[in-house]
Amino acid sequence: MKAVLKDREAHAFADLSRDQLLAVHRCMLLSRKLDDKEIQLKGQSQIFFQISGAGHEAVLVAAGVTLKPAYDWFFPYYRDRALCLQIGITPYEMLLAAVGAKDDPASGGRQMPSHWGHPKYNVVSGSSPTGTQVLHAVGAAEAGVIYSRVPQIPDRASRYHDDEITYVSLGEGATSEGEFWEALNVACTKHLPVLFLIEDNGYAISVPVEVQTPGGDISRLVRGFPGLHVDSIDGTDFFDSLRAMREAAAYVRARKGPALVHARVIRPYSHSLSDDEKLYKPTAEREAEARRDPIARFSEFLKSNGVVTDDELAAMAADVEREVNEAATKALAAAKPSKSSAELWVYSPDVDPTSTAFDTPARPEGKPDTMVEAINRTLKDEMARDPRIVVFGEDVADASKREALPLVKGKGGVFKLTHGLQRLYGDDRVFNSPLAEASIVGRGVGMATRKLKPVVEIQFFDYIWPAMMQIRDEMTMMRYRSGNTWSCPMVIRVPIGGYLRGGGPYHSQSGESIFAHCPGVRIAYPSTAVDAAGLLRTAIRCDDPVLFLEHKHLYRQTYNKGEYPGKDFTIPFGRASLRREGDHVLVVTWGALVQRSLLAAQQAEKDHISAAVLDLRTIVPYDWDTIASHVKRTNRVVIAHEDQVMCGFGGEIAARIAGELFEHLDAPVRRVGARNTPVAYHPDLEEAILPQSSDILKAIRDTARY
Ligand SMILES: Cc1ncc(C[n+]2csc(CCOP(=O)(O)OP(=O)(O)O)c2C)c(N)n1
Repeated sequence: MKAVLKDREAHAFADLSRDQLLAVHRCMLLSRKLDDKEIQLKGQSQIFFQISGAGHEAVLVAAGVTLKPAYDWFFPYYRDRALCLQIGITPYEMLLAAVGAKDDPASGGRQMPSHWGHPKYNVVSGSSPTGTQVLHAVGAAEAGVIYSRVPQIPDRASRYHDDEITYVSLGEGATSEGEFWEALNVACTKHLPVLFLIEDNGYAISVPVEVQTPGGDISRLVRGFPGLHVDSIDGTDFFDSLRAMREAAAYVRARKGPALVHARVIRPYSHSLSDDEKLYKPTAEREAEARRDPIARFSEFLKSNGVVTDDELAAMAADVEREVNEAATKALAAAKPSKSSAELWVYSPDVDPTSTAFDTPARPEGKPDTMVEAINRTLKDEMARDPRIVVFGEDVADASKREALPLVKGKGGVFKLTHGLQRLYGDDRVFNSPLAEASIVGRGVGMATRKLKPVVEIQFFDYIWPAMMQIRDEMTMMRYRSGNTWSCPMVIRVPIGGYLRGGGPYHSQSGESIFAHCPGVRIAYPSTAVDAAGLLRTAIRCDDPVLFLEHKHLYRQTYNKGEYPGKDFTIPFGRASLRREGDHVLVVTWGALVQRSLLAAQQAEKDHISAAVLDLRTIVPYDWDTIASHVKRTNRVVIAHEDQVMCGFGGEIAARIAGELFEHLDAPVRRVGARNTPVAYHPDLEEAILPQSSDILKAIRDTARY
């Protein structure tokens, strides 16, 4: 062991025992052999996808031995096989994912292999978009901080550790995603305990790092972030990696701020099995990479320092091979998910927001108030009831500067929906976010995976689009893709819609049908103050992500005011409200078109046409049974919504009526909605574009007279 001591002097952190050194080597080897096995199985069509962690093993084992499973939080990249092995995920479990087995702990056969997830070790389910996970990690780190600061949360002691770390990794290519910069922004602004590992293998599929990053060196770019510990290392050198990970982890555990380790690694196996790197990487470059292979380097170190002999290494390799083969045989024989389970886990199996449990009586309190008041009071009451609720978004706080708070009335949202919440519940639970919508939703996802209840605001529906990736690929899919082991129930409140006389193309948008196309999210769209209170409470108390659409034009109308229905008033989702009785024509509608439909129905009465008006109240789920029962009665139906007719949600309802109720129809289903243009600024243009009462009246008349 003398030689080991000699090299230990060269490696300041080589304080590992022989057994530990061998364990490091074994873990790297196991990772590589698992990749090799999967590649073989893919060649035999026994698995359906493979992406390897080859070349990244040294820095990942170093991360694994530094971090604490089931204590720290993990958001690993798809290259992180060696880290996941090191923290406890077994080869068998990994191969269960590869074969898509029913009992694969990462996803139950729903997500590709190497998209890690394991509740036992705090490894949160990973998706495929490069970069989204970075915001989840920030949210998860924030959750730990919130648990530490909000003593009212009853079970908080079991939910965080004072010195916990949230680990997140990504490739150098993924650092080009805006979400990476949004995440760094928040992590540094809030001094969050996040450890970013950038695994820089020089290529994002075929795109070299110098095309990706100015100067080809991401750590150089991020050194200016205040409070960020930055280290740049050779990630194929285990000892350099261990030193860097230990220093970074110590910095984060000591709550000095976030840390970023930039590790240069290699990628010897092409991007994935669908890629052939020989197409863009010259032979000399590939040979130079091979000389830096972390496993070869480490075994060379072990041998040259007399830690192991060639025979011992060969025996270890054989043992690893045996372990991998046994795990593969077992995984190949494992039960596959049944076809009948395909629809499981889109929504929570535990809480059904359509159930009668959410059908509670209103206990009206005081004089009628606007929808703004109703929502504000509901938020206040729910936050008092559940200390896990956190509210954040752009301008939602009363005043971010604490010293200003006693001196001012407070902002509380551009529409005042969150006014007074910060004053009541403090700035750990109510705070402004940077102007970055993906960050708002992505952080919410991370917090919700740790069982906080984010109720976030996107300031205008027109600006929800930067968050679309987080909504569509993360928030709505987390439960499904993880086989119900992870979920992110949260509420996104969004002011929506037009009729503002001057709102223009970017303050008037509708588009609920776009989100209705995303399985996993519920969509509420109230038209009255009382419904807003009841539906928002259901949204908050249910176990699914909810998009809560608040029509700006309805916020302060008099016709939809109502008495606050009390602290426990909930309305089940999927239950429409008949706003007006009628026998000849049914108008199915929601949002701002409810009032316009009522006015149209009143006018139609003059022509002796009796039109019923049904307010859906929720779009997902929508109340098909009630629609059907009225269509069977009136045999004539108009669907009226503010969104464009083209691909509007009315198209879905019309198709279903045509498909399932054809025999009951005495007239074609008519749709009323906006023209297929953006909403223009001049009020005359706006009026021409958005559907008016007169349009609905015409549709009612045409349908009645058909
Ligand atoms: C948002 C998004 N865009 C594109 C892709 C397709 N894609 C998958 S991996 C990848 C390259 C990622 O490169 P890098 O982050 O450097 O990681 P590496 O694969 O090199 O480890 C691309 C473009 C994706 N998964 N997600």
